[in-house]
Amino acid sequence: MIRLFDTHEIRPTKELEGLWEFEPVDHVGEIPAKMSYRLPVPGCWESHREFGTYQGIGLYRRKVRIERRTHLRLEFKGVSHTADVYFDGKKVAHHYNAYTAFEAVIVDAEPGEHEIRLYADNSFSEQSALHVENDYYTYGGPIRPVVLEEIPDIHIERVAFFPEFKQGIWHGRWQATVRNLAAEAHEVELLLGLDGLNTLTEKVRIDGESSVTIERTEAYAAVAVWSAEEPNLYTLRAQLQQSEHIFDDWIDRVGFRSVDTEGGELRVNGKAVLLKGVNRHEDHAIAGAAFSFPDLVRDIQLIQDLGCNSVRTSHYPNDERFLDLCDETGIFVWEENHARGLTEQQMRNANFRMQSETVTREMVEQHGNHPAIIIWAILNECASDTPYGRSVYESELALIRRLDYTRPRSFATHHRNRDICLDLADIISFNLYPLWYTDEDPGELMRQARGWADELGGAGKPMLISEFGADAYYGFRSRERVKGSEERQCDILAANLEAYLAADSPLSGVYIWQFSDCRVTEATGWLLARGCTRNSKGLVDGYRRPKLAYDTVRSFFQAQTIEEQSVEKQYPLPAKA
Ligand code: ADA
Repeated sequence: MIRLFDTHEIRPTKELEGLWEFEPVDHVGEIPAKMSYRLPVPGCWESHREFGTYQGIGLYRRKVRIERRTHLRLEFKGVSHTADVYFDGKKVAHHYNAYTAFEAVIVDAEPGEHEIRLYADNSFSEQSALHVENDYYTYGGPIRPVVLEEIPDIHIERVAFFPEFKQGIWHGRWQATVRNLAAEAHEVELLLGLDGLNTLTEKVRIDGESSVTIERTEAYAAVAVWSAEEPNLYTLRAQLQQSEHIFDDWIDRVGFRSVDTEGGELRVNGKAVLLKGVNRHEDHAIAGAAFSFPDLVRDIQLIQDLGCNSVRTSHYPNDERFLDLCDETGIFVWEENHARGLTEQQMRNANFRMQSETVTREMVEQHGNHPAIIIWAILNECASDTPYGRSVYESELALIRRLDYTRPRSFATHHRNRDICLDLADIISFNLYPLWYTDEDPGELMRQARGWADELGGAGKPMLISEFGADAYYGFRSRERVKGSEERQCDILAANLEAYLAADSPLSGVYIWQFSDCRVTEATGWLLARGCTRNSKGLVDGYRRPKLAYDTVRSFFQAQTIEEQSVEKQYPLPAKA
């Protein structure tokens, strides 16, 4: 499955799902004497018993057949973590970062059989500034779908839609990019429509071998608004036609909703929201980072069952199919670029700024139409306590603002009152672990954090606790409730939630660390604190088996008032019938 809807009805499109030949290789471009394996795509090689810890380059290969001379567009939704693509022996794409899509356009492919070679590299090196040894795992391979399209000379490259509510009526600002692969200029008609609502038509002239972006704003008199309670979606249909003949199309889904931080509140459609969320890694004990659609559906159903109304995509842009599920279920999304805990030295890696700004741009341009995304964020726990770090936060937050002025921006910091970038954010977010990493009282720490925010440039801005939690090894039960037991995780989460969700809390929301246990890099310095080479702060384990704390959290998130949230110290309240 590519998306939860057909992305094209006119443009021939097919997903290249299946078993591809596979062989580990020593360098990109190498053609091994034999391809000894066949691995599933999408997939990660760690799911194969021989490659569970393989860090290096893997070659995937398959043939495709086309019946007529045409231009081809190959789209890779996510290859971990560096991809090099060859088509009939010619290099057609290179991409760094596992978590954003990239394409290869092949002009004038002849009818017949063609070879695709994909080299995926998940090794760490000075070349990789974002995928580094870390408290999550960098899997290897095409972890998300691969798509093959047949495109005409003139085709739609992308369409962005920004909903705006102004002068008492909904408007949509369109940005549509059309590309011309032919040498000569052409004039076509571009139709931009939302099913059931008006369609606007534009005559577009495109010079040879170039592209053009059309910007238009259209008013929409009567729309069904997107909200958590009623996540109404509209099918966006862009089409190209010449002499009444429609020859290309591009389909997405959008929603009419507004997000702002007026009066220090996080508001959706003008109404204050309290985010009750979880942090979620794309990590599964069996599937690794290559989630099947049923895997994604199970996660969103568990997140809903917990009573969450939000998910933070810690710490990278997520799979579009998961974001589609959030759009359909009304789960708010904090989506962030790819970074976790990078020091100033790591942020001074020669490739860092280019790689980090690229993934930031790709995140906003590729995922901007998802109404569920209400916050863009960057650089989790990076060097926002240093002047150099500030220069990076400043440029990346400004880049997001240029690409999309409709959503508030944030970043999660653990620098407390040493952070020097809070003035740059629209929403202040702290990662704090009282009762796990420190013995601080959650309520006192929360009020202290509000003070830091007010003093350091966050006055009048909404504040979130973007991470808090505790490790619990699945199945480890302890009458003494020692650290690492499921019981202690219940106690720590309950104490935090009682403070953060109290009626007098200054917070606009919380994100529990974390939804599910996740694999970490073995060589990480803190390995001794990561038993089983896992971060075990999940409410469910890697197989999605709920721990005791699952019901503790559920009793808080499902409850409407603090009175209902009192939790028996011994065991969580029985799950509501
Ligand atoms: C940090 C980090 C998370 C995770 C967490 C932990 O806040 O943002 O990715 O590593 O700590 O479990 O300690």
